[in-house]
Amino acid sequence: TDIQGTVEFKNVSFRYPDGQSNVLQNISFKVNKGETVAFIGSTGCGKTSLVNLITRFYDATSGEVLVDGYNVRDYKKDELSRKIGYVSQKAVLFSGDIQSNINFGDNDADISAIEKAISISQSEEFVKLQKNGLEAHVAQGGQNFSGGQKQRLSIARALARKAEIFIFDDTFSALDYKTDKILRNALKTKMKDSTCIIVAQRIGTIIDADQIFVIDNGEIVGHGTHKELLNTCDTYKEIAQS
Ligand code: DUT
Ligand code: MG
Repeated sequence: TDIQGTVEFKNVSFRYPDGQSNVLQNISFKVNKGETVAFIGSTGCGKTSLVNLITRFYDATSGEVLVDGYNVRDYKKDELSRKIGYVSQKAVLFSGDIQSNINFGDNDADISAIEKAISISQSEEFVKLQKNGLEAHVAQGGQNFSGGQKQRLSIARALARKAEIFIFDDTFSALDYKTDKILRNALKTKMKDSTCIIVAQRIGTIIDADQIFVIDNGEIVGHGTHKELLNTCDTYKEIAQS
């Protein structure tokens, strides 16, 4: 149905449990099924805090966060996490092998889904170079992989899920420009019908997004397409020129 793959914030404010003041203030927006939506803004403005309310790492202090039309508080934990493919800002790998890292948690992807995820995430080349391929050893924290390789394996982990909503928190800035571009093209094909929420630092990463939200100091200060924002939002213009 049309409600599947939607995300909506209704007047959401958020303060960390141990925090002094709100880090998000009156945030309202709607992401439609299949859209690619981006959040951009300077460091510390609240982007990670915002996406962490969708996954329920934290709960909104006030207002409502809806996924598929239902308040995220009304889902069972695994019910919500099954809907969402999430790539955190800092790639997390666990000791084990590549396959178990991709099939982490409640994920039970079969080998063909894993191989597909490896391919789309542009991990194939360096995984093939490993002596044991998918069974190659991953050290604690993924220390035997580069930052960009770790980031791509975390993308593969998210892609191996049958999620309707994908969240990429600053996932692409750890990649070089060329890999970023190839990867985003591969994702576009794979994600045709999925909702995609991207936190970004570079304008290039989000130029084609259906909607872009500019965040400044916990508030939405601009909303539109790239073209529209260049004409309407000074903060966005500054980011574009930097
Ligand atoms: N903050 C906390 N506690 C936390 C995490 C963050 O108080 O556990 C504060 C720091 C900052 C604000 O919340 O003042 C927003 O942080 P967030 O991590 O959401 O910012 P960002 O936009 O994701 O920054 P970056 O681009 O550096 O990732
Ligand atoms: Mg962040």
